[in-house]
Amino acid sequence: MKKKNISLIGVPMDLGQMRRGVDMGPSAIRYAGAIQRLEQLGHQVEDLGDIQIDQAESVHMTDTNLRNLDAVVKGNMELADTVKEAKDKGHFPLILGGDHSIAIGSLAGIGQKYENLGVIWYDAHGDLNTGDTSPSGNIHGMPLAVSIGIGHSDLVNIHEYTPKVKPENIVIIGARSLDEGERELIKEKGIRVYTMHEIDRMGMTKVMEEAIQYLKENTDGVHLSLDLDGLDPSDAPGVGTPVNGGISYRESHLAMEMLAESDILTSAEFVEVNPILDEKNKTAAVAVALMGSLFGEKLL
Ligand code: 6HN
Ligand code: MN
Ligand code: MN
Ligand code: MN
Repeated sequence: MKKKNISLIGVPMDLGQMRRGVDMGPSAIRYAGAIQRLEQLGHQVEDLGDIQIDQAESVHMTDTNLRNLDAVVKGNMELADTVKEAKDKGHFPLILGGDHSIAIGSLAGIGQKYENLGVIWYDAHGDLNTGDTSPSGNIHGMPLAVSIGIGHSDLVNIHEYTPKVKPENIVIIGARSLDEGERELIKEKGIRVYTMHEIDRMGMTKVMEEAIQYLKENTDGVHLSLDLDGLDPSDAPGVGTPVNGGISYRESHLAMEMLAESDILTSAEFVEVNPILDEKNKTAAVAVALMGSLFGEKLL
């Protein structure tokens, strides 16, 4: 794969959900050796540090069923600016979460650089809720809906354009926990989803071949949004919303290697690593190992 100029951006966001500790995700991933791993592969890494996020104690629920709305909007606006600046320099933004609400800012920053941005949403969940459909009021369950232009206007209009992504340019991989409103939205918008059923049935090789070919033909850039809970909790226990029956460590490596071979990615994020819920930083180490494969590591 081509050597890249990577801009690393940490986002210690824990306001999109209720479990404490996910704000330490960026530190845990850096500590697990992310930068060294990427540099060893010959890439240039510029660490931009962390986006500033308000403390969880100082924010609260509004009457919109969107917990910590204003603080989530604020953090994501800053993230969008930083991501956009990295893209303007021609760099590859690599964003470390933080809960998945940060995809709102990532995609707001990236989306304006592409006519037809593609997104791979690697996740146990669809993250397609709105304040109206969400069972939890947690914004980390809403970023994909927001990015296709559905949801609270303060979230949808970050950087003053919408949608950030067209629904037909999205591929969800690993889904196994979808709420009713999310299922309806998937059908209504015709979003491509490879649930665990398809992964079992077709195998990860075929799933990734199809996904990569589809995105290659229909998009002009691809963002990978990898929620560690897409993996099975036995491989990635340090996440706030684990769901059994997930993608294995090996299947995930294969998926990353196939993405590296295709060289279609133009940005990526790794989210939902929560070191407090983890077993000796195992999940952060998995994230770094997957990054290795994603950025071109080979066994021979
Ligand atoms: N994530 N669908 C559930 C909700 O509360 O909306 C879970 C969302 C999980 C979000 O893991 O990024
Ligand atoms: Mn915090
Ligand atoms: Mn998610
Ligand atoms: Mn998830």
